[in-house]
Amino acid sequence: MTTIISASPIKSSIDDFALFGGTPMFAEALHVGRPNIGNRQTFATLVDGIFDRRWLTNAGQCVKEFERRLADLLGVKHCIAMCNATVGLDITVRALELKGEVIVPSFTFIATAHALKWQQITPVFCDIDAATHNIDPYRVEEIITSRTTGILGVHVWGRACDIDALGEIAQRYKLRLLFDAAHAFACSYKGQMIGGFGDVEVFSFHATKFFNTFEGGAVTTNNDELARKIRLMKNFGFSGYDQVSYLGTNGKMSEISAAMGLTSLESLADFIETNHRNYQQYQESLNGVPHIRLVSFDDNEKLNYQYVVIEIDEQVPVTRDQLMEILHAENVVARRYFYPGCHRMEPYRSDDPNAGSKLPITEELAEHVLALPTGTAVDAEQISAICEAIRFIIANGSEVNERFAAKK
Ligand code: T4K
Repeated sequence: MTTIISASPIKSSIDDFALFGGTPMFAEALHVGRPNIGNRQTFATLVDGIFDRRWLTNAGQCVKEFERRLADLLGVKHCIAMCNATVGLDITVRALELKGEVIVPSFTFIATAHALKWQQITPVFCDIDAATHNIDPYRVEEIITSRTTGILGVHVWGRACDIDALGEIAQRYKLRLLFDAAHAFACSYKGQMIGGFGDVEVFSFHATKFFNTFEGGAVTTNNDELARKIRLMKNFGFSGYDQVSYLGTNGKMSEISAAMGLTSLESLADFIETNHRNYQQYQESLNGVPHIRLVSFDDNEKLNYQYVVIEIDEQVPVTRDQLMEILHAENVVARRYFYPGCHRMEPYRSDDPNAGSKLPITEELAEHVLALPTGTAVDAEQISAICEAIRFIIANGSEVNERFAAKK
């Protein structure tokens, strides 16, 4: 007879969990990326203006205002709004004239690697730092070859890469340095807002980001020439009514997205405050739960706290995937970002089936991380229930594991 360690007022036995026959904790799904919605009246007024002006896209008033406000906020000379971050990365990679190989982490959303491959560039995957989850500058230097033209860092979870170290390496090897800042809107590095580092930085304002424009993104840079080029390239390369100067594409942000962006900007401080409060609650509630580490941040920096990520260590009998399965059955749609790592997805897996042997920390981490629901759609009571459930599952890890074995 095994002893059940009860830690939850909601779940007092393993049978109470939905996966094992109980009732789900939540009637509706709690998501990691539930969009934050700002003031609906502000948005409606902006949309009225768009209709009145009959100007729906192509550098309209809302887009111009949005770009100006972002540049001010980030303290950067140029901000170019985009239809999404992936196209922003595609255009940036072209504008920088990258070719051959570019060094990039595998522990990122697949779009980062695709932006390179889409341009016939080989993403050379670099391992990460176990503590920060960001690209490891020491490993970067080891994989530079004569074909390397750039380094593409990702500010994972909104924590800035080791920008100084990467900048020093880029300078020494005469490489371009760009950042996928999809997670890092409104975050800082050594007190300076992310947006002006490297040659270029690219933000995502996808619906699932804490600050959204439905779909959208922005490219920011202090380089005048590069900004001019990127601005033209996102509009097919047009430099006049009948004149095209570059191979371009359609990367434009629409007015409706910019209106959402201006609406989201009005609530930016509230969104961050909510994320921070949620993060602190997760921190307190998971404190002391063995085998679980909440990814932590440097509170001296500006942070958006949009991702609440736990790492589950090897010592616990219940695996990350089992924990996720139990939570999903409870209607807690926790996500294992960025499993299994870009190098294990196509076309990269076929390109280099053995890439994993060079990425031990990425491989390890991808098996142990879990992102939990946060944002304005999640309340304190729900977070408390999620944490209690996690505490219970971990405390009864061996029994939970046995139940999984019995289910097979
Ligand atoms: N670089 C990095 C490092 C990134 O993380 C991303 C995007 C990019 C580049 C590319 O940026 P964009 O080109 O997208 O601007 C989601 C997002 O789709 C993706 O934008 C994001 N990263 C990634 C981390 O997460 P999925 O495949 O997990 O999306 P999905 O549809 O499963 O949505 C996530 C959760 O959010 C679900 O549980 C459902 C919920 N959800 C989603 C949407 C769209 C809602 O509740 N409402 C919604 O409107 O990729």
